[in-house]
Amino acid sequence: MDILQDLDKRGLINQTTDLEGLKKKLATEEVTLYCGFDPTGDSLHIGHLVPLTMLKRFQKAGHKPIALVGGGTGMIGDPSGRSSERSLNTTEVVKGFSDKIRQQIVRFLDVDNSNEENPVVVRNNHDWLSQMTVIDFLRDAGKHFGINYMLGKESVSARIEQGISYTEFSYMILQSLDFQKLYEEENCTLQIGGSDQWGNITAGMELIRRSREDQTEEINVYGLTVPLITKADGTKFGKTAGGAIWLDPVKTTPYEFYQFWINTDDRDVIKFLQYFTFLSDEDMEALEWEVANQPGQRVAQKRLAEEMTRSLHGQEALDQAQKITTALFSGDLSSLTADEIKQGFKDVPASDVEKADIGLVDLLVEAGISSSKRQAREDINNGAIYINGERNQDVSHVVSGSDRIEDQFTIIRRGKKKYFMIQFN
Ligand code: 485
Repeated sequence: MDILQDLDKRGLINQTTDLEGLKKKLATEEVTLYCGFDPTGDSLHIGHLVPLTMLKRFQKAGHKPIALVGGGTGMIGDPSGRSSERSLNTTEVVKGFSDKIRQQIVRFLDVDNSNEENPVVVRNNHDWLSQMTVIDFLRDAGKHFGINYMLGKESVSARIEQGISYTEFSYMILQSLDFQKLYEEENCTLQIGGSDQWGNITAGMELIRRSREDQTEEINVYGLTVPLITKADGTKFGKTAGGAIWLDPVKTTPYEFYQFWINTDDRDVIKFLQYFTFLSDEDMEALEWEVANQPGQRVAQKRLAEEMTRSLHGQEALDQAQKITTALFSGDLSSLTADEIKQGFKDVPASDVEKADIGLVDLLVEAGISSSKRQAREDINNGAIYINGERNQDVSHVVSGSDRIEDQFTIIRRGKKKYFMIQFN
C-alpha cells in the first residue's frame, strides 16, 4: 500500500494540494519533506505527536523528513489559529525553548541513533532568518506577496477585527522563506502540518513558484495537512483537569502520560490507535473486536497507553508507569520507590513536615487531613486511615522511620481514595 493510501485509511489527511501529483511523486521518488515546530514554550505537547509521527511514517516509507525548529519564527509568533496577539519572548528565552524542543524532537525521532539510510534531519530557521537583512526581506520576499493575497489568508482575516500587528501579519512570509530555502538547499518539495498551517504552507508554495517564474524548470511542490484531533465527548484533545499533556517527562510524568491514554473514551480509542501507532492490520482488527465485545476490559486503551508511553519515554518508564498503576489500584504501596511515589502522587495534596517521630493524630491535623484532634481520633478508630496502603487503627501510633518510604514520604489515605503525601524534610 502506498503511503498516502495508508495515511488516508488512518484518517490522517485533512487537505492536500494536488493529491494525484503528490501520489505519483511519492510512488516514483524519494521525497524530502518538512514540518516546522515553533519554540513557543519549553516543551512540545501531545498535539505535536501526530505530525511527529507523520515524519516517522514518511521515513519508514523511504522518504526524507526534516524537522524544523522555528528558532527564527519563534521570535515573531504565528497568528494561525489564534484569536489574539502573542506576547514576544526574549532572545534568550526563545533560544532556551528551541534547545529543549530540539532535544525532544531528536529523542522522539531517534535522530542520533538512526541507522536508516534516510535519517531525519533537524534544522533551525534561526540560522537563515537571522541572517537576512530587512532590505533583502522586503525586496526578495515581500515583492512576491500581494496585500490582498495576505489579507485573504484565514490567519489574517480572522484577526482583522480584533487587530493584528505588522509583526504577526508578516509571519507567513517567514514560513514561506523556510520552504523556499529547504526547496533550494535540500530539494524539499512537501511541507506538512496541522490544518491551521494550510495558509502558511500554500504561501510557501506560492513564493517558490513566483521567485522562479523566469526559470524553465517545472516546479512541483506540495502541501499536506493533518486533521485537528477531535473527541467524541466534544472536549478538547490533550487537555485534562491538571492541564496540558506535555512530552517533557518532568512536566507530565510517564505515569500521568500513561494514565492519559488509559482514560481514552471507547468511542475514540480506535481512531487514536490509527493516528498514533504503527500496529498491524491484524492487531487493529483484534483491538476493534475488544472494544465492540468487551469494552470493560479496556484492552485497546491499555495497548494504546503502552505503545505511546514506550515510544515516547522508553520501556523502563512504561514498566514503572504500569507498576504504579497496579499499586494504586490495589492500594498496596509497599513496592513503590520514592521516585514512583512522586510520579503517582504528583497531584495529591502534599505537606512538608519536619523529619522527626510524630504522633499519627498530630500528623493528621498538621497535614490538614483531619480537621481536629478529636476528628483525627475518630477517623483512626473508624478504620478510615491508611498509612502507605495499610489500615492503621492505633490512636497512639507514632509515625517514624519505618513509615517513611526511602526515608522521604508517607502516603496517608483517608477513606476510599483521598490521598495525601507527607514529605519529610
Ligand atoms: O517553516 C516553518 C516555520 C515554523 C513552523 C512551521 C514551518 C511552525 C508553525 N508556524 C506553527 O506555529 N506550528 C505549531 C507549533 O509550532 O506549535 C503547530 C501547529 C500544528 C502542527 C504542529 O505545529 O499549530 O498544526 O503543524 C507541528
